[in-house]
Amino acid sequence: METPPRPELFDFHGVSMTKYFTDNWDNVKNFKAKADDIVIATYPKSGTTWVCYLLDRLYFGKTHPEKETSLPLYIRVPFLELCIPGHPKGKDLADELTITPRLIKTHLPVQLVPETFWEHNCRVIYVARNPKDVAVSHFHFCRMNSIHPAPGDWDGFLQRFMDGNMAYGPWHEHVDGWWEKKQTYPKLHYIFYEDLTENLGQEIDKLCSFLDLSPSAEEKESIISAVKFDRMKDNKVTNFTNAPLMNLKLSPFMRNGKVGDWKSHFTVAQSEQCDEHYKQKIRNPALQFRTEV
Ligand code: PPS
Repeated sequence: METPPRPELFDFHGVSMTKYFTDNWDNVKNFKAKADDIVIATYPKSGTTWVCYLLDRLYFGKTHPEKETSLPLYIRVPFLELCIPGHPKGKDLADELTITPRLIKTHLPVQLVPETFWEHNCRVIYVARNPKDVAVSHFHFCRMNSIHPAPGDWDGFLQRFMDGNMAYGPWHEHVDGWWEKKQTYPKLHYIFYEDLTENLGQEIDKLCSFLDLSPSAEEKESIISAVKFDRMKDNKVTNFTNAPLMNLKLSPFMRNGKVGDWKSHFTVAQSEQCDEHYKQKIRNPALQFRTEV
């Protein structure tokens, strides 16, 4: 399969996007949700795969164990707006799901999410991660994944990240927009990557309470073990082995999985500039990010 060219960024309804996330827009916009669909929404590189797998284990760990060895997570939890030539479209994969609930991943900013999910009052889980680790993770992801523009060098990439010259626009607008939505939409559960790292068991309890699930202590332990970074890195269901357009030799998808890896990339000046930038940009003071745990 030929690798499609690196895409250009362009303005899409006020958000910087690329064609691989917008080419199927009419169909995405007209997607038909079901009331029990669960949406996992994130800015890229914020812990999407982690939470998708956690949900997959919570819902289907007992009933579909055979799938564990076969179907990759990116098929089981379709990426709604993804549209790459020669590959199944995320929207079609979502339509084809026969499981209940359907787990659906998106990176869309809140204002672009198809209305159907709100109309059906679907549960939504938003995962947010501190901007410094997101920037580093995204930098390495763009090196190895040609559905994003080429990252260039780290300094230039960080500047573009802070300027919001990335697919899905500025990080701060994304996390802010979803935070604001949470204030009026009770079926939105907002999670922080740093909290997952610090106390996964407690975060699973909160998630289960939001989802009205009550796994046994044994199930919970088995899920905690299955979603550990090292286990997911070794698991071909979750590590994106054979995923289209990713060159895992350049950088693995399951790369580092830590809070604070930004320290190995940022200079002191970059760190201070970044802190100051987001102090100014984040609208809601209640929305706070930890860059270490
Ligand atoms: S994507 O491509 O936007 O869907 O990427 P996403 O899954 O949101 O984020 C990838 C980063 O999440 C890390 N990750 C984990 N961290 C801790 N524990 C577990 N189990 C886990 N699974 C994925 C992954 O390593 C990426 O972060 P970095 O910092 O690059 O390692």
